[in-house]
Amino acid sequence: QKLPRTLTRDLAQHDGQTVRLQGFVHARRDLGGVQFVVLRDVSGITQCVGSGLTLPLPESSVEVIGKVKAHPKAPGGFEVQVTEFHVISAAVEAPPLEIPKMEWNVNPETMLDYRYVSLRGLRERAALKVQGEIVYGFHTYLREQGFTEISTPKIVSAGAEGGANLFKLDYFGEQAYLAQSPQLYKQIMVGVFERVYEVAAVYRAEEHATSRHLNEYLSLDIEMGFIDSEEDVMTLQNGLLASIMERLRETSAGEFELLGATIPDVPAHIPRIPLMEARALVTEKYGHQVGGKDLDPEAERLLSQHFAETEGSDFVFVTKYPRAARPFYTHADHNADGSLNPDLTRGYDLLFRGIEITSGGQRIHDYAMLMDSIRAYKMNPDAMTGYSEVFKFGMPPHGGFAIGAERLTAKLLGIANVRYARAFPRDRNRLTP
Ligand code: AMO
Repeated sequence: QKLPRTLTRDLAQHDGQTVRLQGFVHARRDLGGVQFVVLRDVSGITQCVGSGLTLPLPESSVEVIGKVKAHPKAPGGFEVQVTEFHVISAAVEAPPLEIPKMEWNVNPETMLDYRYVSLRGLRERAALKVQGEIVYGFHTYLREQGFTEISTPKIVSAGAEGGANLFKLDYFGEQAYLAQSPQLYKQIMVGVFERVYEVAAVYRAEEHATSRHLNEYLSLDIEMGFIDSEEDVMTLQNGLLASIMERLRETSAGEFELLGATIPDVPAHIPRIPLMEARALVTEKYGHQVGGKDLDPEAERLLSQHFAETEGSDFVFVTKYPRAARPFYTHADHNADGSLNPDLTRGYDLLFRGIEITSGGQRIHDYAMLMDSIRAYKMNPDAMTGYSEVFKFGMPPHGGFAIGAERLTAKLLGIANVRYARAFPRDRNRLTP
C-alpha cells in the first residue's frame, strides 16, 4: 500500500516517521558519499539527504520516501533521510536562471523573459499567492455584504474612461476596443442586482513604461445602488480593506515574513482630505509644487507620508476631485445650499503607502444630467446609447470603485514594480511569455 503524500509544511507532525514527498529539485549538492536535495513543493522547501543517489538536473520533479528527523539548521527545522528516490519528470536542461538565488531587482528583464520558470522562485510565487488571498478576501467580504458577482464584456465599442489608452481591434470589420474598465456595464448591473462586483483583467494602452502601469491588469471592481453619497462607498471600501488585511494575517504571514513586509492596520475611519487641500498641504509642508489637476506621483508619496506620520495611517482618501480631473459619469458635488457645484465632483482616490490604488465615487444617475455631461465632455451621444438608455429607467443613486490588484499587492509586499505582482505581465515591450 502506497504511503499518502505529505507536504513539506507538515513534516513536524511526522517526526520520526517515514513519509512520501513529491516536488521539484530546488537545489542540490553532491558531496560524493552523501547527496543533498532541497525539495520544493507548494507548501515550502525541505532538505533531503541520502547516499548513492544520482541527482537529476534542478527543477526536475521527484518523489522522495524517507524518515523525518529534527534538524535545527535545515529549513523548517526538519530533514528527510532518503530511503527511496524517484525522478518523476526529469528536466532536460539546466534552468536558465538559478531559482534559489533569484532576488527582486536582480536582472529584472531576465526574470521576466524566463517568467515561466522564474515564477517558481519562493519570493516570486509568494507575491501571487498573496494576491490570490486578496482576491478571495474581496469575494468573501462582498458576498457577505450582499453583492453579486458579474462578468462584463472585454471587447467593447467605446472606451469607458475617455478616449486615451485604448487598444483597438478589428471586430469583423467594425472598430472595437479592449475594455479599459467594466465601468459602464457595472453601472447598468446596479439596475439588476443593486450591489455588484467583478474581478477581471482590463486593458490600457499606456504610453509610458513606469513602475505603476501595466497594459493588462487585474481590476477589482464594485458598484452599489441606493447610496446617499460617495461616503457610503468609502465606508464600504474601508470595511472591505480591513477584512482583506485580516484574511492576510490568517493566511499569508509566511509570505509577508519571506518578503520582509508588514500587513497594515486599517483604521476604523481612514482619513479623508479634499484634493484641493491635499495639494496645498503638499506645497506648504514639503515645498512641492504639484503639476496638473490631480496629484503627481511625488505629491502622492508626500501626502501618504504626512498621514502616516500624523495619523499613523497607511491609507488616505483624497476626495472631491475637480470636474476637470474626472470622467463624464462622475456625479457633481453639492454646495452647502444643496445646489450642484459644476467644478467639484463626488469622485475620490485612495492612496496606500504613497500610491493611488483606487479611483471611485458617486455616479450620475439622472438621465438629463448624464446627457448634459456626455455633451459637455464632447463625446458622441449616439455612440453611448447602449449605456445611456438605462438611465431612463429609474436608476438609483449609486457609486463604486476599482482597486488595481497589482498595485495593492506590490505596495503591501514592498515590490518596486507592478510587473512582479502579475504572473505574465504585459508591458510596452513584452507580449511573451
Ligand atoms: P482608474 O482608471 O483610476 O479608474 O483605475 C482604477 C485603479 O486601477 C489601477 N490602474 C492600473 N494598474 C496598473 N496598470 C495600469 N495601467 C493602471 N491603470 C489604473 C489603479 C487605479 O486606481 N472606472 C474607474 C474606477 C471606478 O470609478 O469605479 C477606473 O477605472 O490602482
